[in-house]
Amino acid sequence: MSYIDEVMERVIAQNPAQPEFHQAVREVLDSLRPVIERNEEKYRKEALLERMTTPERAVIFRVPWVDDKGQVQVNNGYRIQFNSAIGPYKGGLRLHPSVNLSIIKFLGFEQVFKNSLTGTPIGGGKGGSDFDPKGKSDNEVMAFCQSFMTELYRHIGADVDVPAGDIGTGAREIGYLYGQYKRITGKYEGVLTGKGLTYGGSLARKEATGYGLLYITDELLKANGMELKGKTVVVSGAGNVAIYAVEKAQQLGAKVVTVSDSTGWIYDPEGIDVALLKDVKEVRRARLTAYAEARPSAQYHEGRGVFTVKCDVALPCATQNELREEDARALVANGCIAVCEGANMPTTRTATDYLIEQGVLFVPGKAANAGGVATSALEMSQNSMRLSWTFEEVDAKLRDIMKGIFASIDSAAKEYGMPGNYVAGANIAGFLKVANAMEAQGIV
Ligand code: NDP
Ligand code: 2IT
Repeated sequence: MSYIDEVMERVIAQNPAQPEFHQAVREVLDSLRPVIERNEEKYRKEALLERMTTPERAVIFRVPWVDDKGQVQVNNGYRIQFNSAIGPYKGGLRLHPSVNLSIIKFLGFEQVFKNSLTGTPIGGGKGGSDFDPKGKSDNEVMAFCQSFMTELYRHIGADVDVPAGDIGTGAREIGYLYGQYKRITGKYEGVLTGKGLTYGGSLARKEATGYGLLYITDELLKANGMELKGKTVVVSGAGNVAIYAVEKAQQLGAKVVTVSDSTGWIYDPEGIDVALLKDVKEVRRARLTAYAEARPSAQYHEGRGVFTVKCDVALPCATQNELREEDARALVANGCIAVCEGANMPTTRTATDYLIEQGVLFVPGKAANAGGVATSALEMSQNSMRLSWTFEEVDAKLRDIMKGIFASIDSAAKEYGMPGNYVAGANIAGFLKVANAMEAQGIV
């Protein structure tokens, strides 16, 4: 059996009932075949892939808190410190009722390669909880965040592990988490990113994932002789990534006609009104029905459906496995030319394979959404220097980083004989840097 197949079997046997983690590992290992085959005996002897697929540390903890009625609630807390070969662990905290060990491990594993691709010195980690901030009062969110940090603080630090936002964790949650860390440790340090601008946050971090997604989409189209201007774009999600993806797509001259949330989706043939979307989602924390009520051109539909709308470019920006085989078929039938993943692993494996087979340009999340974590690394640099850069400086660095990522995944795909296969290119380029650092540091 090949070394890769042996490792995949081991991952499944040792991590039962973790389908998302298996999915993420399988996709990376499948892409690495040409790299591993060149050095199979060496990597097998070093157990490099066994080490890479095993987190350095996984912390699971109880998070008790008291709700507004005086009832004690208990959630599960997680922090997976996956790989620190190239820098301190770095990655978001997801707060969503679906959170479990499999989901946090898949996200932590992906983060290792994503962070490597950014070219900044950060290792990979992820955390979160099955706590659902939706429908909770600010007081309840604060109670949860304080309890979560009361356990987490002992495992993190500005040079150890630096968490950030993800689904359900935005500026409000980061603020409460930061306040509690500072209170317990007495340290004012860059231990979290995505902080508010008055207490160490970076300009352009809020916008970075969505903007970065559009910068790389623009590079992708240019490299293939096209441009974003005039294109029709569908976006799924209506959160942090989706909102700023819509904003930048429009700034670059595209028309975005959809957004979605967990209950329904909007088709707005006039183009999404981003100011209204921000008001509905960032200020009022309301459903998309509120968008449709305020906008005569918008149609609201219950359930899923974004990918059935005719488009040139599709940007899935909500959650894992939201773009399925039937969606991929609809996109191809409607003439879609490019899919770039704003979310982490939003496209199922069969859908990804189908899109690539059909010649749709496809950039995987670990490259396409890396602008968020890259700008988090810029926030860490500013905190360490005790300086703040302007919006324009950070945005220019973000744009350069996204250009660099596209160049490196494009050239890795070419070097290994798969030109245009950016899934392979991203996995290979991300892997090589981490593998090299792990080998240099010995058996740890
Ligand atoms: P938000 O919580 O801000 O927004 C998430 C959006 O997706 C919401 O519109 C939400 O709808 C929808 N959504 C979430 N879960 C589901 C679900 N199970 N089914 C249907 N819709 C769902 O999160 P972000 O925008 O920050 O994150 C979106 C994706 O991008 C995630 O995959 C995340 O890991 C990834 N990402 C985020 C980065 C960041 O900087 N924030 C960086 C890189 C990747 P509703 O409001 O109804 O729940
Ligand atoms: O998936 C991701 O890259 C994020 N949620 C952002 C992580 C970060 O540390 O900014």
